Amino acid sequence: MSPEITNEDIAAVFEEMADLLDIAGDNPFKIRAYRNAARTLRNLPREAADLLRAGEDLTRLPGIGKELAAKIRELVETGRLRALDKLHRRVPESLEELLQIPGLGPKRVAALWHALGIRNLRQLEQAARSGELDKLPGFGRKTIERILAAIEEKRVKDRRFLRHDAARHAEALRAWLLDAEGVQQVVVAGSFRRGRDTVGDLDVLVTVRDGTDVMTRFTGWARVARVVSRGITRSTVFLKNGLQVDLRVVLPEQFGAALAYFTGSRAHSIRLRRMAQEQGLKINEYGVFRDGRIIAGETEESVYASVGLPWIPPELRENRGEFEAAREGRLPKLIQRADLRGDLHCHTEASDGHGSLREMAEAARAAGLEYLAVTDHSPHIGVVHGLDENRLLRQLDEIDRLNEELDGITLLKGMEVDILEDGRLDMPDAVLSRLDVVIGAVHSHFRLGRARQTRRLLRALENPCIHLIAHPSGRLIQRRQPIDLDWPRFLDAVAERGCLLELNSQPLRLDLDDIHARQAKERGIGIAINSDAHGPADFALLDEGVLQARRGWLEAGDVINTLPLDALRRRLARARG
Ligand code: DGT
Ligand code: CA
Ligand code: CA
Repeated sequence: MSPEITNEDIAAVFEEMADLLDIAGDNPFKIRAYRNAARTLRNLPREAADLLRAGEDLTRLPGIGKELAAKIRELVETGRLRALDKLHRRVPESLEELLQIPGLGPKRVAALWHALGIRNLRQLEQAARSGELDKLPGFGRKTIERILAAIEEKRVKDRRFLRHDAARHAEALRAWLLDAEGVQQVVVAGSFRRGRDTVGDLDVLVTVRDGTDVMTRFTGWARVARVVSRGITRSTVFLKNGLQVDLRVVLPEQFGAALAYFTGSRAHSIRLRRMAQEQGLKINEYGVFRDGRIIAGETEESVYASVGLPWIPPELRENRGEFEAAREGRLPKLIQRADLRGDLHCHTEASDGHGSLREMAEAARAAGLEYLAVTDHSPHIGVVHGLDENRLLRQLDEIDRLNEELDGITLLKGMEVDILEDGRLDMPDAVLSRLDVVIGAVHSHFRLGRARQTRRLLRALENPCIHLIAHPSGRLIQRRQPIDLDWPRFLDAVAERGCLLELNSQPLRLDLDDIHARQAKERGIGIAINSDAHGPADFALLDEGVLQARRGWLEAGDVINTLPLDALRRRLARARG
């Protein structure tokens, strides 16, 4: 399943080799050889992987000798390069981020490293501010100020936004533009359309009737803080919250080609273009061309059809096997929000939520759900007013009463139980075994180290009461690193035990992420896309979870809360160890 390595990937590895060798002060001829080989690979009309498969001799390519050909083969066959791993032991990988600062070449980076022990941008910034850098020959005041400005610029450029936050602006901008006379289509492409959990910027494509001045409308939007550039077909602005927006005007007959191009990902587009080249076609943002004549481009379907492929959903466009699947007619039929019939994780005002049982039930029903598991916290996390045994039992009675009264929605009895540091649960089995849904979750001791963390979760899985592990990685996007876990071992254990895993829809969590969701699916593990709602409005977040699930190739059949209630109950019964 490991996606095929492209020429672009190999070129990037060779350039990394060259940079690190340069910093290490290695042989200049060797360094130049890597750089030349990278250039050759980038200009190659066919994939090196394909050439190797066809038994062709790579040393016939310009600048590729025996040694480099062997390295290309190693990368294609194993996805790794031992020489690079070895070099990383000698030269810290983090030095590469210093090279991105204009004016810092390998020689200067080497000097910073050897003289001051500077290995990354943070340390460089510190040294620049403290005056330590002044002592180094070749680093005058001007240079240092340029370095500080470049670091700041890079910080702005690298800043990413939660997709969920960017979406509010994307929708408002769409409405603002569509409201103008002559504006026809407005689509946000890029990582936003691919459903990534964070986005670097928004890439907006519009089509307009002849003579429409959409740029004045765009730059005049109330949320624009600064216009970076303004042209006839392309403008860039920053919004007041710091989000960058690129807007491009494209012709209706080129819309599909532009949409495919600006949706990316880069890795996906590169493969697509190469496939076209192999068939004597040329694909760019203006269309698909044969012998200089346009043959497709009005719709994305027409672009994919021109290379003999079905349309590929944007969430899959990461060059992670979607081309092979498309070619073999086995693209997944991705799950949709409408497939969800229930939600297995929410909180009420009894713990840290802010809605009563009734309010949560009614909101879930209004969101089109047929069942909702109420899963307030166990007492271990003092801060959230977790339920002890007595309060839990009272809540269960209240759920019985409400279920008799409410139509169109069934409440399930549950609890989100803390997995303690040693893997035991924060509630006796005798209590848990009375519940319909028991969720185990890590809320403390995030930094245990891989061996202990893995042992902790494996131990939790041994508890027969647990149905489901919530937000398994514990990450909070851009705020807290995921726990260090031996994922293959953990997923194998989950699969063997028949336990279920959550894909939590909270925008900061989206956990499982796309990669782990897909690995879980491949092991046949059932997944629940849950809102983890803490209030009645939060059921809207299920959309976010569904997007991440789609990026993980999930179909309705992989997601247990697409089941009708009676089938779900049977599935839950099987999930008990
Ligand atoms: P982001 O903004 O960092 O979350 O990620 P993207 O994927 O939205 O990247 P962005 O905004 O730099 O570019 C949007 C799309 O435009 C990208 O997915 C593919 C396309 N694109 C931009 N520059 C290039 C390029 O140099 N080559 C190719 N093939 N495509 C590009
Ligand atoms: Ca973007
Ligand atoms: Ca962009």
